Amino acid sequence: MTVRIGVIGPGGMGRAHIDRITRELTGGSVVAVTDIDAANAARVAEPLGAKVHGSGGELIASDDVDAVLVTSFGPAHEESVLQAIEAGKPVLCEKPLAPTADACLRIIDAEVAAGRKLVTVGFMRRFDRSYNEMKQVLASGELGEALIVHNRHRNPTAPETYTATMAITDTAIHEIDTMRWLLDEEIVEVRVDKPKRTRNRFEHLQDPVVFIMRTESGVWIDDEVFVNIRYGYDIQCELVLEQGTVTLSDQNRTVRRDAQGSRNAVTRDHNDRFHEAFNAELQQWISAVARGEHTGSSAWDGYAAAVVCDAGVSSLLGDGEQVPVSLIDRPGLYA
Ligand code: ISE
Repeated sequence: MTVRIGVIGPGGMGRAHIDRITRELTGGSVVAVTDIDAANAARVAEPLGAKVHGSGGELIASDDVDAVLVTSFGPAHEESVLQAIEAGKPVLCEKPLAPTADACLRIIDAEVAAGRKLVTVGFMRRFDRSYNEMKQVLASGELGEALIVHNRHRNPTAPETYTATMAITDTAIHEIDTMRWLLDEEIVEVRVDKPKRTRNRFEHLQDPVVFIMRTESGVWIDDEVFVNIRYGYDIQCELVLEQGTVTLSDQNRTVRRDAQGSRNAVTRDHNDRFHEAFNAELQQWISAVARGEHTGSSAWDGYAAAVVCDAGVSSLLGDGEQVPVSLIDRPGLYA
């Protein structure tokens, strides 16, 4: 069975997903597209022979669409995801599931009422080989328990529309989910520190920011988010255990050694750095949809990350105080 996919909001991320579905993955075909920019929808749809719909609701309701890929702007996700649940269609929604925990809760309520998991959230780092090796070392117990995790999330530049809040809801959300997944426990408090700002920032932007988080068992996590570092897209992570450390492999690139020294290229953006992880994530989703199953991160993961983001935003907009994080009881559907 070929899974017939409708894409809502094919901006940069959506087009990258369409490319991989069309050229690299198996079992899926993009048959429908919609975008608030109708000309963009037409441009994207034309080479695919896909149908252009006037709205997300119309695309989701179409009998030709088996499953929905939501890659629109974060605040638009909730409406599309709720419509997909209502139509009983599996939906892969890019992160954030929605920008606030309240919005994510409305999605959880709808899914619980529908009685089955239809929503997968695009937390692609769970598919990265290097993070998976780190998780295996932790699970093996060979180096003892996790104590500290140091993260760095660096982007070359951010557009002028990027706000300090997005440093949390759009950027740090990757580490928030990855830490929950890696450590297999919830984050219970967050604080946001504001270091000296780069002179390469826009006036409105506090850049960099540093998140300090703590988990239920007391693991201490830091996350430097610096979105105008100029030199490249650089994701680093060091897990400190009782008897050793595990560090994320550096960019998955070959190392060149010559008269200038020893170095590897730094990736340019998230598609470059996480290409394989995105492929694995999308392939797993398509294959699961074809089997009528749900795999991967759920609406619960989207909600749990959003609660931590809400706490981070409150610390950021306040005085950098420590903000507690508390989740609702986990519905049985997500046990
Ligand atoms: C973007 O939306 C991403 O998901 C990237 O991975 C992240 O590095 C960037 O800061 C976000 O804006």
